Amino acid sequence: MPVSLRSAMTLVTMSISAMLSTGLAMNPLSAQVPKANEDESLVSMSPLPDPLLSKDGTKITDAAQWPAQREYLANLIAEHEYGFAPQEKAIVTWDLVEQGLMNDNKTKRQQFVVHLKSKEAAIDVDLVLFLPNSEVKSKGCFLGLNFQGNHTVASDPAIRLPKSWVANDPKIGVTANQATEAARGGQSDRWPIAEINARGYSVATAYYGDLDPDFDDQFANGVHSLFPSHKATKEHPNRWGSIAGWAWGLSRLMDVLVEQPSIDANRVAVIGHSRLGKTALWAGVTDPRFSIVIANNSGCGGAALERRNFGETVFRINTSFPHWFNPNFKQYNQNESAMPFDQHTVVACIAPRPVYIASATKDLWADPKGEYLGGWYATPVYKLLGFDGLPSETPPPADQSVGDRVGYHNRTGSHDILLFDWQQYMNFADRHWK
Ligand code: GTR
Repeated sequence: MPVSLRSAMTLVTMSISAMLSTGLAMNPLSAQVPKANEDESLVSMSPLPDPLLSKDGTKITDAAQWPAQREYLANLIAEHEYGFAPQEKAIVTWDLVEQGLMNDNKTKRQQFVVHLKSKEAAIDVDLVLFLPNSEVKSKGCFLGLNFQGNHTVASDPAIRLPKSWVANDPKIGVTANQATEAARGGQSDRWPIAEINARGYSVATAYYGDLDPDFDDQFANGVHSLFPSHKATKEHPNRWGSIAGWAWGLSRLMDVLVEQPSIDANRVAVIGHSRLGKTALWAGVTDPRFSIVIANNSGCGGAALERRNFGETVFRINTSFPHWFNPNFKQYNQNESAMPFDQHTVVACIAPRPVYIASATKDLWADPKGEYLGGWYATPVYKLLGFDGLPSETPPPADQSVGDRVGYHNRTGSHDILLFDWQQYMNFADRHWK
């Protein structure tokens, strides 16, 4: 970290209310953390590693060198940040357990139970697919995980409740880590299914806790339970954390989608908000079958450059959520300039496929400018491959969508994913899937 910034970030003891507002109360070790910087004038970023610099220090100048370079970078990122998923494959099978029409008769609903099985264990994941009722094959499909259960994305009474662990939240009727009817439809603002279907697209979603419950259990449950000998430990600090687990799960859901006659396997976008935006980016890097990648308000560990130290930092995220990344990532706490890459490298690893990054003006915790720059500094890779990325180093005004192969907007408002965001994503998909 640059000296000027470090000195500006004096160690403070956080008040309980400040800890709660940042989620840090989850970990008592985090009583002493540097104050979060949300002042642009205090940002002084150390130089970013160049994604076009190969392992031997030479700069790649030919598009033909990109696949090998991409592999090198993706391995570097897995090693130091998200962790490697196991090489061993899971057996993936599925049952279509329910289908019908939604109330408005415009959407066809299909519900699947996806079975993931290894030599050691088996888990089930509920997947719901919303298809336009009018089309034989939808124009493309958006696949994304949801935060509270499939039943929260629409008020439709037929949507199944998850059976897996849900974080307690009395506001949504969860007091015993089990989903209840109270949350049905509660996240529908984030999933404008009717509007998406009206534009000819389908939506597929699953509850992220079905894949890996979002708490620190030393990588024992969820998808990690399928491969107990591939656990991240002190001896194996490069193995998968929860984000890598959720991303791996998205690939398994993709395995199911490509078998559906209603889905065009070449037109599936992976999408996610916040921690699930970080997940969508990593799923996009690790699985080239996702033809478009969309990271909404993905922030730290997502599209935002860590070296800016703006809003949430590596230290804070590793303290609040020690299970999201692999143990190796902890060495970059307050030491971001030692990272052999930054988040623009993660974005670049999606090239040449289209990627869209979005921010919200009030979401300083996720660092809108840092998210934009994550796309901007990936742009030279797109250029090498013959495509345009983002147009300039300066982010656009609020609510304006810019960019070609790398898209970006900064929606007026707070940390969320709303109809405006989806409209930009569908415009982007219209352009790239034309
Ligand atoms: C916050 C976390 C962010 C973001 C967000 C979310 O508490 O600091 O990195 O992931 O949660 O996922 O809602």
